[in-house]
Amino acid sequence: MRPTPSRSTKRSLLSALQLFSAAAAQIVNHTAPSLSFKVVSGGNDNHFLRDNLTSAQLLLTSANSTSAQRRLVVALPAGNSGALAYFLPADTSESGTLGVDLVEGSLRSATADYFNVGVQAELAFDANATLGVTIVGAVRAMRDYVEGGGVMHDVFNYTLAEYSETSVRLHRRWINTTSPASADYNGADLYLSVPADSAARLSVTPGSNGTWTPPIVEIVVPRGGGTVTVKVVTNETSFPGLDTEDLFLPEGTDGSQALQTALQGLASGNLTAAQQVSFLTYKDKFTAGGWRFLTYFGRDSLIALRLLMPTLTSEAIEAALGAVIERANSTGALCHEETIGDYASFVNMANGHPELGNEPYYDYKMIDTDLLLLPAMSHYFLDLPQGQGRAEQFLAQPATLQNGTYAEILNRSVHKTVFYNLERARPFSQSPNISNLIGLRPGQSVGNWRDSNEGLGFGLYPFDVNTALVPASLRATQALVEAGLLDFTQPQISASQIDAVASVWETQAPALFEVTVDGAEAEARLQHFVQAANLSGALLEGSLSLSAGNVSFYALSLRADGTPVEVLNSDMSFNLVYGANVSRAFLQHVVDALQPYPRGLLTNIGMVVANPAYDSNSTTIDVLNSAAYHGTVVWSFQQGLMASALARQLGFCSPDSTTNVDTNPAPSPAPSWCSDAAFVQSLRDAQTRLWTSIRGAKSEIYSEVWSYTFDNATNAFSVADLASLSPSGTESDAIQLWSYGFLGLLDPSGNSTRS
Ligand SMILES: *[C@@H]1O[C@H](CO)[C@@H](O)[C@H](O)[C@H]1NC(C)=O
Ligand SMILES: *[C@@H]1O[C@H](CO)[C@@H](O)[C@H](O)[C@H]1NC(C)=O
Ligand SMILES: *[C@@H]1O[C@H](CO)[C@@H](O)[C@H](O)[C@H]1NC(C)=O
Ligand SMILES: *[C@@H]1O[C@H](CO)[C@@H](O)[C@H](O)[C@H]1NC(C)=O
Ligand SMILES: *[C@@H]1O[C@H](CO)[C@@H](O)[C@H](O)[C@H]1NC(C)=O
Ligand SMILES: *[C@@H]1O[C@H](CO)[C@@H](O)[C@H](O)[C@H]1NC(C)=O
Ligand SMILES: *[C@@H]1O[C@H](CO)[C@@H](O)[C@H](O)[C@H]1NC(C)=O
Ligand SMILES: *[C@@H]1O[C@H](CO)[C@@H](O)[C@H](O)[C@H]1NC(C)=O
Ligand SMILES: *[C@@H]1O[C@H](CO)[C@@H](O)[C@H](O)[C@H]1NC(C)=O
Ligand SMILES: *[C@@H]1O[C@H](CO)[C@@H](O)[C@H](O)[C@H]1NC(C)=O
Ligand SMILES: *[C@@H]1O[C@H](CO)[C@@H](O)[C@H](O)[C@H]1NC(C)=O
Ligand SMILES: CC(=O)N[C@H]1CO[C@H](CO)[C@@H](O)[C@@H]1O
Repeated sequence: MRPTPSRSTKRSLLSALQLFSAAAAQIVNHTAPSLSFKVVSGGNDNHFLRDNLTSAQLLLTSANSTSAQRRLVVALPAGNSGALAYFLPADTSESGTLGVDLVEGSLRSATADYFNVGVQAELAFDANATLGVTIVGAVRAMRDYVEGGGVMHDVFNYTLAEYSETSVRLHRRWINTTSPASADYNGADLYLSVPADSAARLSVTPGSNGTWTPPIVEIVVPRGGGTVTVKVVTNETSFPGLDTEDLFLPEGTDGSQALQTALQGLASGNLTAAQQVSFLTYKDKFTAGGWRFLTYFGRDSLIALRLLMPTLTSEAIEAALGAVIERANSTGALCHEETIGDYASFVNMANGHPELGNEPYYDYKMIDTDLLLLPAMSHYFLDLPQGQGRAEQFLAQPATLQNGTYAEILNRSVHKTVFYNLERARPFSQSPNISNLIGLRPGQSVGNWRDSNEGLGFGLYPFDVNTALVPASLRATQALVEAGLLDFTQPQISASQIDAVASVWETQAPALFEVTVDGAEAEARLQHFVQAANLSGALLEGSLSLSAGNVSFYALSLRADGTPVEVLNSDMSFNLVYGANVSRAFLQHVVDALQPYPRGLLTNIGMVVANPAYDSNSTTIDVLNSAAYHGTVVWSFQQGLMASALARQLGFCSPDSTTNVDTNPAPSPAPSWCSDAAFVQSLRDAQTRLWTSIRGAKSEIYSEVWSYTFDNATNAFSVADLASLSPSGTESDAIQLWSYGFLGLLDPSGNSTRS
């Protein structure tokens, strides 16, 4: 039965009518979706849709999952909102099973009462089911539950708004609605309803304790099953996406043969991967990945941009750069993550600022994001054809999220960044010791892409920030100043000053991270590691093992006391992609790291990002194991960066217009190691091994992260999804913006990794 509307509901209906003319303008006709595709990954079927009304990802546990429960996730980038629901078999005995499948072709955009928009789909149930834990509203609240060991906050509770035998509406009223009367349409809803041709029925028993206790919702289907329509809508309007032809340069754009090859299928959207990037990109920001990160992330935007940039239009590149500049804070730091919608209310309240309501919360805690913008701008405006002559117009653009033009905001940031780097870098340039390196911000356990104290092996000074990104940002600033695109009159900073400081960082910082383990000790640690990690000694022998003898590599980070975290890792790619003057000794470490795991980083299913085999502290083996988010696992963007890294450095010796998609002007004179043919060949061999490793998990390369299982009989690794191994349930996104960096790269062997 449907309860009679309460007084407040009537009042809100009235105001809804009054608002009709304003709201109607937001509602457009259904049209053919501009994007519609499916990705199966990590035990889930992910369906994506974008049209004039909405943008949505709908995830459902794959049919062949062995889990008894079925999970539904709907994520709408508009407002970063949606719903999470678990369906449990009504038969709770051991033998109880449940199948829930999306009816082919039923996913479409949807409107609902109160002018809300979103998506709907029909789900076929093969058994009676009960609705389990359900969260309606903020995707961040959904993530807290999934990744936070079941954390829920009652401030996000939904209410049972209406119900009958054939429909139920679970309403999430935003913490901060514009007025009490608008509470019913400022929010999100999950509707379950029974289509006319379905014999399914809903049995709903309201909770006994106000909004606290969830209602019992049973889905009752006859033998043979029945379908139920699920609809998730929100009051947030969709925002305009970048279609593939807005995003990518057209085929036939002037450029190298490599660029011509790379552009095939992108602008037309014929390549599914091109549509996937399009789903993640919008006219006012790039989002990081779906379903967990369908919102702005500075680091993800800028690293993805660096790899994809040669294939992108000016409009797309400037959208991504603009989004970063728009979110700079008033002292010039750059935003890591934006929190919008209902979760912003929650964060503002937690920070003691409830008066801010749902104003976006921008987070500035990372130390790498600040350093990535200028290298991206320098590459665009100075190296790439798309950026030629664009700087003036771009910089004159007025920001929409804050006062000032991009130039004004940027000069603020650049000054700050330069001051930051000069102030913090100057002591190091005078006295290059560890305490003068750049550490995580006080009180923060995170600061770079490895995201957590575990990820950095509990270190304070990350390798990438200190050896690659600080000098890269200084060099980019220097280049932009020399080109007259940035003007430092206040305060006066000259290009030669910046050059002097950058040189010290380039020549001195890497050595502080160097770890050397003598040959016998390294062998002993490797033998211990293969036991501890349940691998096989065979991986250390024969064709699976290239080198022996003393082992040298760069630490993942340094601890506060200056001791290195002795974990072999993939972050050298940052130096090769972003750096100037990379030394031969440094490149030798890259060659050494690109050998088979566990001596190096390469497995037959990709390059792991961390390898604790050589660590004298064997506790690290557990901290960074194959179930850890930043452990012995494969992050696809790191493979892309490493591939780009080798292409760029080898291109400095002999530009290869058939495989180098990116334009990277060679230093003059060319690096001295270029004349050592044997050394160059060793780099080429490392490049070949890397791509062979990448091709081993070709079908995964656009996803975020994956782990492995190891077969002792064949000594081979197979792809394993992280969620099934991770104790905290950390799962991988099926589509991840920076993993599409592969679209800006070509495998030099001529094999294609594209799909
Ligand atoms: C919506 O589409 C219908 C037919 O599909 C058409 O009659 C109607 O005029 C359209 N409305 C708008 C606002 O475009
Ligand atoms: C809706 O999308 C189509 C492309 O699918 C586009 O041609 C059309 O102009 C859009 N309509 C509106 C009202 O935005
Ligand atoms: C389900 O099927 C997919 C693709 O066919 C496969 O990769 C996966 O291992 C299967 N999962 C289970 C649990 O059987
Ligand atoms: C949705 O509701 C919230 C809270 O009242 C409001 O801030 C936001 O502007 C609304 N969105 C739209 C598109 O009206
Ligand atoms: C009933 O709800 C209140 C909050 O409204 C909560 O504190 C209490 O624990 C709930 N009681 C039960 C039995 O769930
Ligand atoms: C679901 O339960 C109803 C009665 O409670 C029963 O008649 C029906 O057969 C059950 N459906 C299935 C698929 O077992
Ligand atoms: C895209 O694919 C279609 C169908 O395969 C083909 O007809 C069309 O020429 C392709 N377009 C481009 C630009 O490659
Ligand atoms: C947002 O909601 C919280 C909790 O109800 C309240 O304390 C705060 O005043 C509201 N903020 C605004 C701007 O309305
Ligand atoms: C901007 O962010 C930086 C880095 O977190 C911080 O030090 C600074 O105080 C912030 N500025 C403002 C005005 O909040
Ligand atoms: C923008 O400028 C106006 C007028 O000077 C001022 O009132 C407002 O607070 C400024 N907004 C921000 C975000 O600084
Ligand atoms: C070894 O590492 C763990 C964490 O990874 C740390 O807690 C422990 O103190 C370290 N032991 C030594 C002897 O450094
Ligand atoms: C209806 C609903 O969402 N109830 C939840 C309210 O919050 C508490 C505490 O997080 C949960 O236990 C309830 O399930």
